[in-house]
Amino acid sequence: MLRGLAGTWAVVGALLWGCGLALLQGGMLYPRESRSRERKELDGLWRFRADFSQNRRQGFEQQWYRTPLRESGPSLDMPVPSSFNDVGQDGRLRSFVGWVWYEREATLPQRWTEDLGTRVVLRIGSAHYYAIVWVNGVHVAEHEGGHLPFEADISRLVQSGPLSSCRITIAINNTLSPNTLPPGTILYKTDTSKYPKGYFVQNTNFDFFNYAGLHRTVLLYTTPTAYIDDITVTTDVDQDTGLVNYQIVVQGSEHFQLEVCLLDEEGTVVAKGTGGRGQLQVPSAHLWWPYLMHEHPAYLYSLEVKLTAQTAAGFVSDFYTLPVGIRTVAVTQSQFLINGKPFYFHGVNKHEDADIRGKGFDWPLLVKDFNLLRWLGANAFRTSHYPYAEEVMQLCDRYGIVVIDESPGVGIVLAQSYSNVSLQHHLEVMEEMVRRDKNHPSVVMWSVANEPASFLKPAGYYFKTLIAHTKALDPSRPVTFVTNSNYEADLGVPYVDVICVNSYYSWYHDYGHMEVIQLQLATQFESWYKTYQKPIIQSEYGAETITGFHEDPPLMFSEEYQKGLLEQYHVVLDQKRREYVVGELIWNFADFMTDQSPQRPIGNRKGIFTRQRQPKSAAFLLRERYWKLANETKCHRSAVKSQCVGNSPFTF
Ligand code: BDP
Repeated sequence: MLRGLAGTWAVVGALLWGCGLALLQGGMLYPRESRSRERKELDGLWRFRADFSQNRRQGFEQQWYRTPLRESGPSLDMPVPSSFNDVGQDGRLRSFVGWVWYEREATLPQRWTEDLGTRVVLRIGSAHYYAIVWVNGVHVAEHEGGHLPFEADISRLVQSGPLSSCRITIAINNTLSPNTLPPGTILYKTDTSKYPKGYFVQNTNFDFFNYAGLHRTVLLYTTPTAYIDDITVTTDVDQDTGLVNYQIVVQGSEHFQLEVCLLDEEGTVVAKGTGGRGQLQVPSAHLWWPYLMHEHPAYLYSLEVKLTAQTAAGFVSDFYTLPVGIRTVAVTQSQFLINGKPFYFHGVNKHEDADIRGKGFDWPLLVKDFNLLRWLGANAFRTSHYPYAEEVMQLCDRYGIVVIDESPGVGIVLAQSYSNVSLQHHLEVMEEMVRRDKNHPSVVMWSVANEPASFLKPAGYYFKTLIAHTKALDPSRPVTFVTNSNYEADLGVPYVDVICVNSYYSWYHDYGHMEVIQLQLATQFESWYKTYQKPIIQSEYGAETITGFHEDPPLMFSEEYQKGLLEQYHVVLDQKRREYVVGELIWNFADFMTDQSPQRPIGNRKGIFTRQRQPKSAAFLLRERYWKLANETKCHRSAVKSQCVGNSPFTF
């Protein structure tokens, strides 16, 4: 695909969105305050109970949602957001599989309960894995999948009588099946000479702990009853004019007017439009550039949308402001282009993972991680292996960190996980993910899966359908999945735009023998490229390292071995990045928790930072490399020198 195609994608994208290709009802705009919208976070302590009954269904049998949780039995204090697993002292909770119950009262401002022109929405940022929600004992929502938000309009419930508070109950089940994403299996151990009656374990084929609970903010927000439900923006560039295509969906009224206004970072209006769809033209546009690629990276405009609508109660207005970055993305046979210039991904794979809170969202941790990324000179990461919190994506937009946005399609290795049921769910997850993240300039590619058994027969149809669907949902971005299959056997790679390959030479194969890495890695790249002539990203490589272990000559698990292994990879990456390799993402940014196993000494230790975010020796090695790469990129790869950075700010 050539440069021009980015423009074509953008135009076709706008058209397809207009055709309503997506099957999902409603938008999922991030809840922002505005003149017409309020928000009330419900983070803090919730009441909590795990259902330890044999069939895990006591909560439903006794209808725990009907009355306050304290009335149906003992409960614990549970922080939100947080995983429930690591905050307690009860080992049974850490590995609990089944239903857990969360509950809290929310105090409602009087206007919310009395003004019938106000719409009150309950939004759950992430409930892993399956969730059922009641408000004052009334069922309001159900959702499958632990990494994407869902909502319920609870206006009628809270406006139906004299109320000053409401009781929110959320039951969450972390059981994974071959058809969930990620998949898992429950194994009943029936040998009563070894296991007690009814004993079971949950098995997964992915390498991170299946933390569960309310992982992200739960909040209430308001809109008027006629409201801006969704906004879709795609951008293009013509000479030096930025083109911003927008499409707006309104709910709650058939008779309305829309005004849009694009403001630059100084707050000056640079373009205006009216109506539900259109194109704004921005002469001499500031483009959204990745970190270290430009002296003013991550330029964000603000798209202010104003709705004026007629409702039964009269005219109402709704206001929503969306950050917009103007940039193009395109893929050629050997390059990944951002704004028409070759982009080399030098970055990391991450996890949402930390001590005590597990996968619970945490601002200090997030800001620390972004500070470390920028210290490292990383310009990109992959959301391995599920969509991250929306606030993470917002910071990527703000700092210019490029994202490969990955679905929770990790561990698809069983034949059953290729069934139609699985595929249907996977298609829906892609819809939810694209709906949530489509407007982030930092997101430059979708990854539909990680390391599936893509050599199995049904994988061809599965990935063909999944990738085609994702492209139909969003024709403005390339699509990939991450493979570790053999290049001759992989049935999914024919459908990707960029080949993402994971390999662990001299770690899982030929362990201890770093001398074979260069040959094996060169063979890997050549084989893939000769077969497909598509750009390649080394999407994972790394070595397990216990911080403070030192061995020279290097031995496995020592800091010296991790550095040595990385250096061997870098020799080949330096050759191939001059040809068709367009990126390298280390596995992993930080150590993270996994299931217990003899190979995992309290988690996976392939981080270049510890779980507490302290650097291992390899972090300094990568830092030197990434800054060097950044300097090369800005000097040699820029087509338009005037838009490129000088040497000084980023010289290492
Ligand atoms: C890769 C997986 C990743 C693992 C890593 C490892 O994609 O999730 O954590 O291997 O083994 O195969 O460290």
